[in-house]
Amino acid sequence: MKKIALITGATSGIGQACARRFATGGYDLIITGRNREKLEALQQELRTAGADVCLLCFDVRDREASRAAVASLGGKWCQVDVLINNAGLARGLEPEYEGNFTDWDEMIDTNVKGLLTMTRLIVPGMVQRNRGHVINIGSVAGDAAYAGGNVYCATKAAVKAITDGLRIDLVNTRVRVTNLKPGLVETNFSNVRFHGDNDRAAGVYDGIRPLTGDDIADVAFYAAAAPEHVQIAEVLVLATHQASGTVISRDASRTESLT
Ligand code: NDP
Ligand code: 8X3
Repeated sequence: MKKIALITGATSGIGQACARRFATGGYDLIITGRNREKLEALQQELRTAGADVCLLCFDVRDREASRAAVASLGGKWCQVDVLINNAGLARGLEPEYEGNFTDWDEMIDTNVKGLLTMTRLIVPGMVQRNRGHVINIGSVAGDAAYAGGNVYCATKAAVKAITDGLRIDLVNTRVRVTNLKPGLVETNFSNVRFHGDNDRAAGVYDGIRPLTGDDIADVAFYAAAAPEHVQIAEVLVLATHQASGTVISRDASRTESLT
């Protein structure tokens, strides 16, 4: 039987790339997200690529909807081998003392509480089967705060602590736990952060060749495909000209030469 991966936030960016990578890597997929139309288009595409695909449309901030969605899974779909907790976002880049309460709630409810909800719903089955892998999408932003990053950075620092805690709590099982921490990845992330200001979003990647969702999906797949005794506990993936959350060398002429 093919392995099954459940991916949150599969309608865009890193989540969508992971869905494609795991499908071509021989997995069947449970793709989840808030936009049914996008999920259906992806389902169609992945089926054409040979994967069996189940679709669940819900908001990870809605605990009851998340619970109902997972409870609706039947047959083989109950046996999730890989959970990729990817759904997440940043909102704003204001100084903390000028931050927006709604933005804060959205980040905390999605990046921290949504991730915890999905973990709580899926991991007991993994423990019961003594098999599985949880891949949490953290961030370089969780390693150190940067100007205006305050609450977003805090949510990703929380992802690190939550991931480490889960790994400790599962140490007597064969369930593996990974914190995958990307740096700059060009997705819809910055458009969402700047509330649809696409010019400002594009500026984030000025003069540097950023990572792509596919780059991160490759790393997630590598971690999942590692031999069972190998647990990729944490991995920081940066663009070549990014050294940390804040140290980035921007030179438009040079980025073109990277193949
Ligand atoms: P995108 O904006 O392209 O994708 C985010 C995905 O998460 C979308 O599918 C979005 O769905 C989904 N999502 C957001 N909120 C919810 C919610 N409440 N319930 C369900 N799904 C939700 O950004 P990325 O692909 O870049 O982001 C994916 C993850 O990677 C995030 O956790 C982000 O923090 C992390 N990350 C991103 C980096 C980057 O530079 N891009 C770097 C480091 C980490 P919808 O379309 O409905 O909003
Ligand atoms: C996303 C990377 O540096 O924009 O987590 O916060 S960063």
